[in-house]
Amino acid sequence: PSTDTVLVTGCAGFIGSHVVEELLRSHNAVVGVDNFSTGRMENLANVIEDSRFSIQRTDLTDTVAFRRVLEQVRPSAIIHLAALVSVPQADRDPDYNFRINIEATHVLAETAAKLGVRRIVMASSAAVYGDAHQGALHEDLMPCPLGRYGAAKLISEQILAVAARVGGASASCLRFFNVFGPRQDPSSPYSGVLSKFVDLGRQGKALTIFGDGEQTRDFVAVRDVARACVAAALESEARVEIANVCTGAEVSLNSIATMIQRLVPDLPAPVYLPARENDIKRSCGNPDRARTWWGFEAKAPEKALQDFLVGAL
Ligand code: UD2
Repeated sequence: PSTDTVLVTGCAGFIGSHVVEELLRSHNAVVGVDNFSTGRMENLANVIEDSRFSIQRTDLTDTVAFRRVLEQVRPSAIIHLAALVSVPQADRDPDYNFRINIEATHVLAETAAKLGVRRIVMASSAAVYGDAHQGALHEDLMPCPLGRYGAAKLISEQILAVAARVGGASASCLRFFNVFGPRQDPSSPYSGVLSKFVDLGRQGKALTIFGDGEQTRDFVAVRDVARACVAAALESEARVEIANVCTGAEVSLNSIATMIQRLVPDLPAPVYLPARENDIKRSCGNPDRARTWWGFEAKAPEKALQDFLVGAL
């Protein structure tokens, strides 16, 4: 590649916009790609005036157009975040899930190999583990996704790993746990729980908790996720990697509700509704691998959650 440009797919999304900011903090030229179906220009307000950043409005399911963008930009590294991000929607529309969450990865891997791209970082998900394991999830466990979303992420990991093995770009597949932070859209019924809680808290409405609220998640701040993506993209070692992006700690929904209740004392008590079907009771990742490889350490969740909630409410 002739440039030191990093290309970010899904640049206008919740995580993508933070990744662009983080890349520009480390002085890289960035080309963002987005179809603006769920991404929003407002998310890029902090970077839009930066001359090192430009945007290509392209849909990754238009494989001809997507290939052309890659050929024009000839990036040294790609951070691939564009995806159908709704787990239930992936099961409702398997064809679209296939095109965006699998086929686009294939096009990206093959084109990157032809262009000599050095490195690809892909957003994978804790969803690849499914619900079959006890205790902290580590990368050597047998993946067992429960639906098409997790399956597509697992297949994409394999597509990139094989491409790397046969001479393509080296690849990092980052398994994100429950990401939270500024710009997460609260508007869909399956939006991240933190974005919904903040939205309700700001309106003075009772939080809705599905089940008994004792379910736990490994909540990782979006700024930390962005740092992990950039560290993986810029590292020089050419290995194929799969690594969790998580804190290693579990936080229950009830304890988050308590934090919010303290910050908004007039808020009515939470309303408990029936648990979601197939809801995972406990989810917690083992963070050791990302720490060993990139020195990546996410902020402890209590502190990160408290900081976020104080700013957002
Ligand atoms: C997360 C990811 C998903 C996938 C999955 C893999 C998000 C937004 N989703 O799903 O993409 O990777 O992990 O396991 O990060 N809840 C409430 N009240 C609400 C909303 C949610 O109680 O108003 C509960 C929900 O039932 C669940 C927990 O909060 O127990 C977290 O829900 P979520 O939708 O934020 O994320 P999750 O873990 O289901």
